[in-house]
Amino acid sequence: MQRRSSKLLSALAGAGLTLAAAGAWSQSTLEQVMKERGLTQKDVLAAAKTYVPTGKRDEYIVVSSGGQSGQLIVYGIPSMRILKVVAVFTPEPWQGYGFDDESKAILAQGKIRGKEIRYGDTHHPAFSETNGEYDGRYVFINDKANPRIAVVDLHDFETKQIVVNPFFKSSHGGAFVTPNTEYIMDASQYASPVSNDYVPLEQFNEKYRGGLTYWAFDKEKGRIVPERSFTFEFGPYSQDLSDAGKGPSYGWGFTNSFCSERYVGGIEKGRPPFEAGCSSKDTDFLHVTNWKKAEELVKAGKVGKVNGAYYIPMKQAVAEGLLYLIPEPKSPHGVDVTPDGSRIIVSGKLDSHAWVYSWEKIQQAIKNRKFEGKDPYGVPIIALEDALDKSVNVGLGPLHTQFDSRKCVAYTSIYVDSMITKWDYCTGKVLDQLPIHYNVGHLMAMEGDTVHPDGKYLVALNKLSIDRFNPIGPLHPQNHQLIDISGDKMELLYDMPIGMGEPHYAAAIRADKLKPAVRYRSGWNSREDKRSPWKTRAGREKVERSCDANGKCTVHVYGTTIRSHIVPEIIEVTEGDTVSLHFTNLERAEDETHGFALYGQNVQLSIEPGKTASTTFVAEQPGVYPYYCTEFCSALHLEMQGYLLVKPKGYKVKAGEMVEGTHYTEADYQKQVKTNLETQKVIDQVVAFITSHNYKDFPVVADLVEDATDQLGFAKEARKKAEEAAARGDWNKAMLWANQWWQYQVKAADLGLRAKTYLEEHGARKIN
Ligand code: K7E
Ligand code: CUA
Repeated sequence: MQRRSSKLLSALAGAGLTLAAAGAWSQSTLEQVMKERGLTQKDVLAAAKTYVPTGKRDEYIVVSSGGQSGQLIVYGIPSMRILKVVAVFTPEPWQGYGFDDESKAILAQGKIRGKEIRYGDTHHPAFSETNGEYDGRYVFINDKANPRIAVVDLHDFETKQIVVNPFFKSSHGGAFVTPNTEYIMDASQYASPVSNDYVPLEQFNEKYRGGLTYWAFDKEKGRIVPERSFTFEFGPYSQDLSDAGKGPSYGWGFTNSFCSERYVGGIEKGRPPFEAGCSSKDTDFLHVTNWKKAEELVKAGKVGKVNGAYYIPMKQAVAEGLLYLIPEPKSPHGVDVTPDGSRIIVSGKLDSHAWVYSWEKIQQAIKNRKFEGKDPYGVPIIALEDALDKSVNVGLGPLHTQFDSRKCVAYTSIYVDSMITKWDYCTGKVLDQLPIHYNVGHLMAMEGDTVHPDGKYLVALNKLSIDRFNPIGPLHPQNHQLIDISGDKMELLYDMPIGMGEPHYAAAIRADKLKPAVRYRSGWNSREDKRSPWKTRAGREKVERSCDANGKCTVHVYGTTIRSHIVPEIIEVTEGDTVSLHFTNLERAEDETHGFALYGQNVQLSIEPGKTASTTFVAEQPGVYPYYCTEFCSALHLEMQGYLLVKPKGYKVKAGEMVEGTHYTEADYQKQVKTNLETQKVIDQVVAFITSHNYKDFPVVADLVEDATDQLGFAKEARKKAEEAAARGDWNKAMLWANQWWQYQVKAADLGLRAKTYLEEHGARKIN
């Protein structure tokens, strides 16, 4: 141990000062590199537009659907560097998601009829909005397979809530938010009985239903409020996507649909398949709903409850003027409201047109009660010519539309023709077309769903990548293609493979709108956003065992983690005990997360600075169970370990004390003390540097100094213990405590040096 001592530290001390000497620049010229790698001018320009040098940040942050992975992918633009995969519907061990008690409770909210669901098919993420602009506070995402919506808080990028739709058996038309996040829209896809009962398909038309839920959201609490949410009953059509009105169409929502044929399939019975039966009619229905008025009815107590939640039957919706239908192109996909809220764009997958509806015309038709008829459920249908502004030939298989910062400019993904079409929805002119690779689904512009899109970049979320990347077997990565849309012509910049589920939608927010935390308040249950009852402070660690009348015993361990030890390091329980481990990370320094993995118990926690995480299991089998920290948190991270000892029932403790494997002498002890005193001199120099500068003006540094001060406090305590043992002549204990004293010094020095480097790099002023 001593061998590594003062040298390591002086090396550390020097590091801050010699940074500038690093990085001898490669001798090759740009021309040489281009030639060697076969790069064109265009390639190099694209590289220059996307490259973000080390230490620099991206301009936009994207949250992307993770498809069947059930997660949310976070990456930067223009670099396309993945920053995190946020665990949402699927257990994810790095974040401890589905492994700690706190997040298990979130996943348990998503049970379907009592069954735990361990994945999701995520499709459409949506940022929370204020006045139609992203406010950087929350993200919502739907699970198509199991009709659920999750809430992710951007304060820490953690999933806080999962709600299950009380009526649907699938959901596709979510998550789309109203302009002040009053509600999150969530439409069903596959028509089903509203109850959980068996209903034969022969009763499809009468008993199967579609629907649209407006989930109420409490922005202050950051939670969906099921008690205030309401659902529209829809006909048994396959509702597709939704979008909320804004500006003049504020208060209304739009949900398209397909299979208004109400076909039920049965290919194995010799019937034509779904794909034939669901695309035989020339048009399907766009559903237009008035949520503002529906909200008033709910508040006035005029809406009844089904399955414990507000449910607006079609009959009531029609009578109150809350629901209208408009024909839309054959088998449409996607519906997008223009930023100014004046138009609604729908595309037909089997058609080559984008259909532009005029909100003004729709309103007129509703006002004049001018309908061409009713659907089989009595819902009024506004004639196409009374709603349509124009239709524009954009290419075969148009799907989704996004908007530019320039007025009237839109981009539509063209699935069959594998391209993006840029067009003008005011004049109906096609402006540009760009091939993509391959078969684009959604596309996404910067702040594209807001009332003021930023333009600049577009991402094509492609369904196939085929030959774009190195082959890695039959299952291919996904391809997100970054496109520069700042000029008149679209330019392809970058292909990003993602080896996760199929991407559907994504959303990009200006990075400077996000203000995520770097630590939690001490002892925090991050999933519930409140102080954990298991919060433990340094020196207050304890183990409590209690047994009930039947002899069932529970052990609660109130533990802590800090570089580089877990307290307690030895936990003894008895076979059959329920063991509940609670660890609070005492660190305040940025990026000092500790993990906790335990042999054979399916336990892996992520304990970020300030967080308290728990895990509960039954110690079924006697034995020895090592545990350790899973984040390489410090030089002595590998020593951050411990033992859970599960004693057999009725085991009698044999006499004897734990014996160290080493024997130290007075000389060993004195040598260590000498090292420690030298180390202290280095620390004093660093401290002198920091305190002679305006370090308090840098919150990051102030935090580091606070942590370092803590470590030096611990060092002082260890020194006291060493000196006491030395006074007793217990050189073994004296040596070990002297060593611990040095460990605390090293951690303090490490923090101090980081603070010093930060001050140097950020132009701190000398103040005395
Ligand atoms: Cu894949 Cu929006 Cu679910 Cu289109 S959806 S592609
Ligand atoms: Cu804590 Cu490694």
